Amino acid sequence: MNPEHPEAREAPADPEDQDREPERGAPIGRRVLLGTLGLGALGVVAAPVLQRGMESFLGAAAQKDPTGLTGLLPNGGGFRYYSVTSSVPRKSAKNYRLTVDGLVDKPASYTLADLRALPQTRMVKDVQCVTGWRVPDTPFEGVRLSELLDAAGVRSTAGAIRFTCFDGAYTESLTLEQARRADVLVALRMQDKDISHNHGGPVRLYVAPMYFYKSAKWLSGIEVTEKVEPGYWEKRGYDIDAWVGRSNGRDDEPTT
Ligand SMILES: Nc1nc2c(c(=O)[nH]1)N[C@H]1C(S)=C(S)[C@@H](COP(=O)(O)O)O[C@H]1N2
Ligand SMILES: [Mo]
Repeated sequence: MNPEHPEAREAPADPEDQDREPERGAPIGRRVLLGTLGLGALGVVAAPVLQRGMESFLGAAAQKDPTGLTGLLPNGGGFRYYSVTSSVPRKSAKNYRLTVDGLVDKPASYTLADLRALPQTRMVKDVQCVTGWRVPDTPFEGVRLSELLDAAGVRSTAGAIRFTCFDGAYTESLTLEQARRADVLVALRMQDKDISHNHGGPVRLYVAPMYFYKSAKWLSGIEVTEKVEPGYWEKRGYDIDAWVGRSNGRDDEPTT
């Protein structure tokens, strides 16, 4: 651990404290031991189930496990499931809405069908979490955020975006310049499948060049603001400009 890294300076995790990524602060030895024991049991229970069932099982288990031990279990892709809330409502094509408002001339509300009807961009890059795990070559696909911003008519006083989520708690931010990059997507698909509930479906943000905390799950709002308002983790010490390899005191290989 890099002592310059904000996470490294934090006190050990209080199991009651939901305000941290699941694996942060727990003593390594204990986590690995319990994770391994859990894996043995899981192998017996979960071996016959399909990948989809496995994912929902792990997602459900992770949500009931404030210690984050389930984050260490393999899930067929190397991802860990994160949520800062203990439960998240499910949204489908019937009730999902994405609003674009704030400093725009034409506020909008998109259904999933609306988003699917717009031009889609697919890209394949590594995913890097600020806590260290990395997943290589992960396809994401969706609508460029710049396309939605252009459609909304961003006013000249605008300088940033505030993203909100239908978990009711998580937020993220980007400068307008960052938001207009071609590798920032309002993603509808991940790993060439519709984004699952646990991965933030039906719609999540995907910010390819930045640490994965920027990629807000369960995206419900894009608010154009004057200045950057730090997001959920940014208020708790993560860097606002979250370039992989050039922030948070880390030197990971860039993802773009
Ligand atoms: N709404 C919401 N989005 C979120 C988070 C979260 O807790 N809630 N965690 C972030 C972090 S720290 C990471 S590493 C990724 C994890 O994505 P995954 O659960 O699909 O692996 O989601 C990011 N987006
Ligand atoms: Mo993360």
